[in-house]
Amino acid sequence: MSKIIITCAVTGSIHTPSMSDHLPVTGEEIARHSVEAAEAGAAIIHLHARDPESGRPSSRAEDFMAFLPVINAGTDAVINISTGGSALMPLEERLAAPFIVEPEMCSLNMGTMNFALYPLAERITDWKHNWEKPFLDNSDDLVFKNTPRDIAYVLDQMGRQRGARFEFECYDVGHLYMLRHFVDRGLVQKPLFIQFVFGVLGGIGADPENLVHMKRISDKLFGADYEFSVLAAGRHQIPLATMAATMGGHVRVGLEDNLYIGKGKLAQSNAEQVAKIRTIVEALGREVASPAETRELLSLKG
Ligand code: KMH
Ligand code: ZN
Repeated sequence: MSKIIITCAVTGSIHTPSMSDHLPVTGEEIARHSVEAAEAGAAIIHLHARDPESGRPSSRAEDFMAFLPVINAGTDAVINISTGGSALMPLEERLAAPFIVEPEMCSLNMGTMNFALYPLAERITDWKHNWEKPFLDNSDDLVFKNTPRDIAYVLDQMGRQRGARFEFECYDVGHLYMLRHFVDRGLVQKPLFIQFVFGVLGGIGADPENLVHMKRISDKLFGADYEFSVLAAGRHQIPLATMAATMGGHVRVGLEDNLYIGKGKLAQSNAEQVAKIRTIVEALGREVASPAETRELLSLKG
């Protein structure tokens, strides 16, 4: 088995500041959490930006530039910028910063889907920020739009023209077939780095059988040309990541996907989740990949 790549998704666009005082929002906080996560063992840092005042998801390049130089100065971890942004943003807005920043890696969401937030938001008890409740109510009607045309556009703009490699976010089995379609069209470079996403309402559920099935179908569609990683929303994060580690996969943790470190206990930092999964995967006999080893395994531009 290859060494295991830990990705840390530091803040995302779903959780809101009133859900946890530890969610990084300002440039300084996102940078500090990212460097600490890398020191704890994360080789890839998956990043969204936020408006530093409101905590809302931001697509402004200046909000990314408030943390990217600091992260680059503090670690050689691979920078992975989201092209998913927020499901509320149109594609042009989601791509505004990635076009300017030209990251080594970016996410690419492999299908249009419902994106209801209940699994992630289940523990909200108050509504301190008045933008949150309408946002969550709207999640009953939220469509995360990633049509084949959108996907082809991101592959061309970020991949062919800017040299980025992708974290292919697959929220269901159908997304694997969509990825295979783009392989067949010759628009995707190998090796593929596929992120299986479990537990978003609208995508596949966080059941162990589903991970086995996603892996089995990926083996059939991509043979030896892919690496898989697992992220699961909320309380499923560590159990499914642990299962991925036993199956030869890679893992993703971070406050984007789960605010907790244990039942009823908020994580104090992203690094705390990285340290937890690192302890588990090393106890399982897997070695953690460095950023250099990750670049080699995934053929990144460096
Ligand atoms: N928020 C996750 C469920 C992206 O940034 O492109 C998936 C994600 C999407 O990370
Ligand atoms: Zn993300």
